[in-house]
Amino acid sequence: MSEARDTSEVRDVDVVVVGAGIAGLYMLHRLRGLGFTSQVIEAGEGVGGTWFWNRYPGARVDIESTDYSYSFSPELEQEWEWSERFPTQPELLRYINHVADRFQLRDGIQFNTRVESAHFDEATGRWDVRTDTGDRFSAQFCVMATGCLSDAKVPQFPGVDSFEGATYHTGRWPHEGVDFTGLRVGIIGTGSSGIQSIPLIAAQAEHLYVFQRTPNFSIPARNGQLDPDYLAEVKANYRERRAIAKLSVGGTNAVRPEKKVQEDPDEVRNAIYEERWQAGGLGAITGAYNNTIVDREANEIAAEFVRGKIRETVKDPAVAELLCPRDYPIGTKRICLDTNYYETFNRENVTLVDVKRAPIVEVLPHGLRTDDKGYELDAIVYATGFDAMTGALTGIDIQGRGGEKLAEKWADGPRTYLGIASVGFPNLFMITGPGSPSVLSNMITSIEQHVDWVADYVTYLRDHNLTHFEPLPEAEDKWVEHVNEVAHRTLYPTAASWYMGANIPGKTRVFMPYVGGVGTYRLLCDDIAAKDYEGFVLSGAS
Ligand code: FAD
Ligand code: N01
Repeated sequence: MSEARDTSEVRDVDVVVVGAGIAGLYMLHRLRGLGFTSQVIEAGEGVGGTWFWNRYPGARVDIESTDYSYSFSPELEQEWEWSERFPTQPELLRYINHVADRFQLRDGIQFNTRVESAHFDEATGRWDVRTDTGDRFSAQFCVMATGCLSDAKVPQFPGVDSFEGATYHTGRWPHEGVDFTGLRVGIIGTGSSGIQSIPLIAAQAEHLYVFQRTPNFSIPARNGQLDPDYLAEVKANYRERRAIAKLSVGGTNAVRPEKKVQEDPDEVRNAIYEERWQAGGLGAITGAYNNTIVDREANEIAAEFVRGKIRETVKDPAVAELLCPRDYPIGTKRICLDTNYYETFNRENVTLVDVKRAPIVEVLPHGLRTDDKGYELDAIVYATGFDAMTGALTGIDIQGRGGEKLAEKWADGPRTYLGIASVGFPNLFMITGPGSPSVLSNMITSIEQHVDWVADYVTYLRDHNLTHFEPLPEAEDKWVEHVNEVAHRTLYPTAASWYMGANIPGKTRVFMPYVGGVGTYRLLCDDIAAKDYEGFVLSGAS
């Protein structure tokens, strides 16, 4: 972090963009192309966001690379060669750095700088943005590209700071890597980050203790090198593929199932599940039929297939049983993709500890203690996730009209219109904010859709000699109600997931993303724009 300097200089720009991940970079590119002056501010020392921070062993994407990539530049699509079906974090970071260089974006970004506050000044009608380096910006528009999974959280166990060994969070991993050879390691958390890193840490550590509160459903990735012929075919058909992804439910080229789980007899269904299990991938089981996420009985059939696989793989029946998720329907927490996760529990040097039954009560200088036992550890890995969707936004002191604080407005759950804007906060955009498909989708598809929509919006305002926008309270109320209503048609809200805010003690439980699907949502946003931004109040010089 840079040293704070006291500067009275205020830099004027049309748009301040906070964050230089996939969203912030594309926003900068679009704004420059449209002739807006802008400044991107990034807390990290490099571009990449998620892929800059999450460098833990095994970190990979769970959407196929040919879908999880920018679509805005056909030249970029053609020149970039993905090596694997699910590339590693270093490859993803290389790709994002390539984009930053290719489109000459670096000089538009101020690194090592955290935005601490953004206040809407009603006298000037502009955002006053201040940073931890003492810099100040005055902007007509503010775009929060701060990420849905960027606010890493370590649970505040008693004694958490007393540990004398090394401590890591998967979302803040050291750039130089970590060597666990010869160490007794404890990992807390069995979400996607834990499940990806556990097999690799186990292969290195003297002993690995996995502290599991809730088991997760994990599907084999079956990752591998991409066949050059397949890649050539994808490249030849990129425009069609992108068009499909943009109007799909999840923002990818996955084929939509036509049947319900109950429509196939057991043996046919099991054969289909088996074939898909062997092929691997995020939607292998939940994407086989179309009612898995809305019908409890259908869901239980899919869940039981995965539990059967866990029992087949894990030799100790008691450990297998502990690894079988039972508290929530499959797919209502983000499915995990793994390589040898369940197999890892057959290793002599791995112990699964049930911290649901006996919770962690304190961290000690040389380990930790659960309700029934102490564990001596040399290193602790927190794979404990993020204050998802709202944490990065409410972590900034954002104040709108009348000094209203966003964090206070959202105390009982986030309220937005379209997941893009919020009443009381004029000229403030959120990329993939709560109330948009966001984390339920291939996020690059959703990021591009939001960025393009924002770019069109600010151009429209400029072209119509308008200066300000703000959602109407009734439009926001209706949208919040719609997001909630659609969510409750599914099984999603029945799980204590981070989608619900359930992983953060004290956070209000509201289902935050929009389950209506990427395509439906895009058409709705386009329609709103075509109707001169219906649901917004527009004002300005004219
Ligand atoms: P981010 O990449 O989170 O970038 C936000 C940036 O804003 C960060 O660099 C942060 O430092 C910066 N920032 C935040 N607050 C401030 C502040 N106050 N001041 C200055 N800078 C700030 N999505 C998928 O679709 N498929 C996947 O397979 C997938 N895998 C993932 C794996 C991991 C380990 C994680 C954590 C997430 C994954 N995601 C995945 C979601 C992923 O976050 C998105 O795909 C995407 O990278 C988000 O890009 P972004 O630019 O919106 O946000
Ligand atoms: O975080 P998580 P994550 N005591 O919140 C446990 C994306 N992602 O970083 O379930 C004990 O999912 C917590 O337990 P519980 C993806 O969208 C993708 O793994 O709350 N345990 C849980 O097991 C993903 O969903 C990839 O009971 C505690 C774990 O910590 C999202 O990022 C890879 C605890 C946290 O799991 C977040 O994933 C990585 C406590 N006090 C991430 N507090 C891909 O594969 C928390 N836990 C692409």
